[in-house]
Amino acid sequence: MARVTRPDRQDRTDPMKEEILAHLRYSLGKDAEHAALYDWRMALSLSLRDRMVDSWYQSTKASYTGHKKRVYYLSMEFLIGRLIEDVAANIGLTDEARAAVTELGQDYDILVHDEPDAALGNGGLGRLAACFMDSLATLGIPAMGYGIRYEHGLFEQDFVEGQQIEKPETWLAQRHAWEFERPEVSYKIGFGGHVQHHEGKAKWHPHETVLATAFDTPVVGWQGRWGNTLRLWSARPQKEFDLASFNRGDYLAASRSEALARTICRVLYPDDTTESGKELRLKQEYFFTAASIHDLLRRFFIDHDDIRALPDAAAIQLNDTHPAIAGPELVRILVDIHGLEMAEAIELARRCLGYTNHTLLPEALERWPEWLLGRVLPRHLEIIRSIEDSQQSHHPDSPRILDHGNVNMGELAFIMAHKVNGVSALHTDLVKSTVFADLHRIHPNRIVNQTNGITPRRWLYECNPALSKLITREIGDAWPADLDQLSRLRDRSGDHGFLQEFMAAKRVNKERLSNWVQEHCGIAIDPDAMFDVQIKRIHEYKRQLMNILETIAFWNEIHANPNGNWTPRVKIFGGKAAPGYHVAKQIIRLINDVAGVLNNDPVTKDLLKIVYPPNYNVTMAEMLIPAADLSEQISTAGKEASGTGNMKFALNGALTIGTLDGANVEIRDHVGPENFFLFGLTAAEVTERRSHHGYARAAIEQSPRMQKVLAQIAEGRFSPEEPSRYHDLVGNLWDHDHFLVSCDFDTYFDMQRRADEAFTQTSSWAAMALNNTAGVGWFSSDRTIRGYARDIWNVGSAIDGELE
Ligand code: 26Q
Repeated sequence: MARVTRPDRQDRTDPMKEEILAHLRYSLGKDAEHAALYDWRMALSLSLRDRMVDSWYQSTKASYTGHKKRVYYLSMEFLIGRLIEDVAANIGLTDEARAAVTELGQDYDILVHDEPDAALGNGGLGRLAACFMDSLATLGIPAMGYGIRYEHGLFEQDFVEGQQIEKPETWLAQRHAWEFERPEVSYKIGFGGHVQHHEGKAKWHPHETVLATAFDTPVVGWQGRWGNTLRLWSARPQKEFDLASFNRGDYLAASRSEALARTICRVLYPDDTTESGKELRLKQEYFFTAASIHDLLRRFFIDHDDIRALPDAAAIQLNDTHPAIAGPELVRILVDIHGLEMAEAIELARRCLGYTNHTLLPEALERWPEWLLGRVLPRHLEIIRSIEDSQQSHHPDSPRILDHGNVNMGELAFIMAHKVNGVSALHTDLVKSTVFADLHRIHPNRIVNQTNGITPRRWLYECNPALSKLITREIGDAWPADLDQLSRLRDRSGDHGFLQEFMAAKRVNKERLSNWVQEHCGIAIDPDAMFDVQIKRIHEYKRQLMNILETIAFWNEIHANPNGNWTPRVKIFGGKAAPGYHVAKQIIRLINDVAGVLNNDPVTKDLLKIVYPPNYNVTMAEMLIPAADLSEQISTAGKEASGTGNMKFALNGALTIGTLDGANVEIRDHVGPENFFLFGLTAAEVTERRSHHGYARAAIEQSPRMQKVLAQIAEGRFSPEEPSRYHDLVGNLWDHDHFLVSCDFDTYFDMQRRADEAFTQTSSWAAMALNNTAGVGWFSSDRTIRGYARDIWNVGSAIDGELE
């Protein structure tokens, strides 16, 4: 298969250097003397992009001519991050690129850091989509990712007096180096209007239309053997400007299509649960889903003429319910345009569709008011009614898609998919026994598990060169594409010399982070201290609150015995709160207030520090994770569907302190229970405990340690200028505590002290850390994608028959 070479340029002495200079001159219109940082970075990016293109074309051609079944991954979010290092690593050009840039008198690291972090996603779900794109290309599975080219990605976070403020993100303010605009790939997408019924046929007459235009980013896998496309849709007005309306004096009508086109791709919704009932969000969902369905059908009809063959050519995966309108949209096209009977259309669509569920939180299940969906998509609402009727006629006891005036998108996605999957073993069991229990009874073979994974290219090879080099020296260089090989490192857990080298790599990363923290946060931290990291969106169920309460309790403990034999700690937090999530914002403020007091306490400041750098994103994760000793995965059991950060930490040799939630359960099985700090109630115990009236108050009354911490916060110890600041937060813990911080607090504190003790035993800690790296090869997203390919998509690899 296609390799990344440029035979025509191989004979030249330093091709990369010349290519960069050529781009500087001909693509950016600058010479080396006048080039700014932006120009150099763009020239480097364009040179790397050139090196992907041949492999990408050949892959695209091979999937056309091979008539291979393709995967279409529909996701509202792709949390990509930066690409220079990622692309260079995947095509094996890291050293060459660095050398060329250096020879040209530029600082490679500065160039790399100039690239905006493409944050077209909120968190786990979006990053999973990006890891999946990397694995699909690495495995040579013909695939296309479909999403939205948001003008503004996730907001930038800043802290003002400890409080989060949001600033617009502007990744597209400069040209995006990696994409190709495809103005010829455009589809009309309609909204609103009415449906005309005539002789048993329906015709939708939309009131407004916009054009969806494609922007393609090549995604080339490991060693450039295969390339797929990430196709993001942007909206354009269908008519640039309606001169006729304008001349009539109807200025609003003249620019209506323009106004909708401008808003539709303007911004990513910054909520990772649901912004319920927002019309623009519904329009975004339909806009990109409809464009994607049109596009895949156009591709299908290039070499097919019978629509009934669609399931043999296309596997359409819905990343949560956000693109769930794909079901009705496909049925609409099959019935209204291709003349199929409703029943056959539903069945045909179902054979193409798969649905991945990412949450059990009831408030996060998407529901649209029926009147709103009917107003924006009148024909789709009729089709949803037909789907409902068809389901009810086969299964009169089936849960309803339409109920109490709402459209339940979870039920719709479930009923329209031939497979529904959860994202960890525990989560899938809970999907079967809770949210979709009734549908599972009716369709007992539909729900399957596909435990999440992460790409080892970005999350070890690229972000942790120190450890990667050591691993490659020990077990060779095949591991980035065959992560199970890491298990060979287990043999080394008794080798003192090797363990020292393993920890020396960790030390390099901790020093790098310490310097960065000094420079960016003005806080001195000691690389010998334990680096304890919790990075993720701020949510009550993820329990950052429990972490900061435990930090205060530990501080109290040191004060009670300042000369005790304490293990020094640096508590590192990172994460954003949804702008409208008041409690999450209070938690952020509390962490910053506590940091202000503790970091300046002369008694404890050499033993305990809190660091909370603003604007956590993919780039920051790439620096924090390799430097972590302890990974905080402390969600209330049964609430975190999987987690993927947990896998990244373990892969980079951090130990986990965590609950039996999401993929933690499987991580613990893989690394061994002796290498994992487990605490807390199980999911079943959580459910049981919630049935006891006053469980929180009872638990706090049993814990003098927690009482003291809550009293300190309530008395304004950390907010002396406003002592009542956290009354509601503390009051809620006593009276409600839906996420059981109170019930898990003491066991969490005790397990932290066990971790302290373990950390002082440097060689056994090193062995435990190594067993984490060696044990988590299974969590490669390559394994996850093989599972989807086999159990859901029924597709194979186009290279080497590796999957078979
Ligand atoms: C929906 C409607 C309106 C506005 C926003 C949303 C919305 C947006 C994003 C709802 C949910 C999300 C994101 C969810 C998410 O990231 N879930 C995480 O998915 C990961 C990948 O499977 C899991 O590892 C995490 O456990 C899960 O929380």
